[in-house]
Amino acid sequence: MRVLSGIQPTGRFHWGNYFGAIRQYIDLQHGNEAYYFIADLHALTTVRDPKQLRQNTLDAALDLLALGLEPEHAILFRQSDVPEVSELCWLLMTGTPMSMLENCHAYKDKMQKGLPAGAGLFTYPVLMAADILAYDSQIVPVGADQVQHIEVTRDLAGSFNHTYGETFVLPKAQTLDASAKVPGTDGEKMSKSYNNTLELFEEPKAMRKKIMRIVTDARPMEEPKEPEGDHLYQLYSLFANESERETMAAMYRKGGFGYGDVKKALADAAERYFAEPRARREELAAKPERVVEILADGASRARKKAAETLRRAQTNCGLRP
Ligand code: AQP
Repeated sequence: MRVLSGIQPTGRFHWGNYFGAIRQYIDLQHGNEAYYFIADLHALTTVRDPKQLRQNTLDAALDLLALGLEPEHAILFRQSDVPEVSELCWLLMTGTPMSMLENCHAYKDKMQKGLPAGAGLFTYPVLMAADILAYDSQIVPVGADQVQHIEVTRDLAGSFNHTYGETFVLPKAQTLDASAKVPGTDGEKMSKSYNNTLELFEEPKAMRKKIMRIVTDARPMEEPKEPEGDHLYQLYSLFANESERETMAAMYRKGGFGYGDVKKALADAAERYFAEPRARREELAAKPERVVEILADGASRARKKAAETLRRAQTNCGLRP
């Protein structure tokens, strides 16, 4: 299968990014043709500081490699290194109904929260469609928040194919049930723009502090509690094996414990879980030239595939013979 996904360098990656998406990238790099990109063009809609964007992009590559992405198995590249995608985006844009974009939640949510929303954010699902279609992607591993955008991609591809003949492969979203929507420290979806994230490579001390501040209800210690639907339990479950999960769930149902105990167990588990990638990241960070090399190699392989697709689309819509 051809697998593709992208991740925005809009800040340091958090547990939601990892458990919703990156973990799937790593699993799917084996036995598939996998393309993963750092979505720097998308990030421009929020990051307006050039130095920051460069740093975020390098951090994103380091994080992905440290977490287990292997350049021998997966093509890792920067979105902006494949200009064919931006041209494909325009071809798709000419057939995109405004109403379709008005319904997309990324834009609607930001508007509802009173956050600034420009044309880049409004049209972002079309650029995302071009990202996906450029590589004839069949599977797109994502968190639940992105499923609607894959539907938009399928609609745009279907409509182009209907007008101009078979051009694009229709992709499918792939989400993981248990971590399709990882909650943040306030119980809402973990998201950089909601300021409720737990970062993957945060200093252990700072991470512990943030975990201890996770919002919980004020029920007394002795009261039995239902674990399902509790965001602290949900976060703990990301790191726990089945028997640890069951023990924790039984503790919730029995009552007589404090949320502080759960938070401590969560902090210990998270620290253990990310210890190895953290060490690998430090090693990689000492060789930034290796990262540049990996991205350049990924870009040239990705461009080759995207150029073929763009050519096919240009021919079918009448721009080229
Ligand atoms: N809370 C989450 N649970 C599960 N998956 C998540 N993803 C993001 N948050 C969660 C998945 O991570 C991948 C990369 O997402 P992105 O680059 O689009 O980042 P994002 O969705 O923009 O992440 P944020 O933190 O929510 O950023 P802002 O605040 O800038 O919008 C995607 O597959 C996404 O589903």
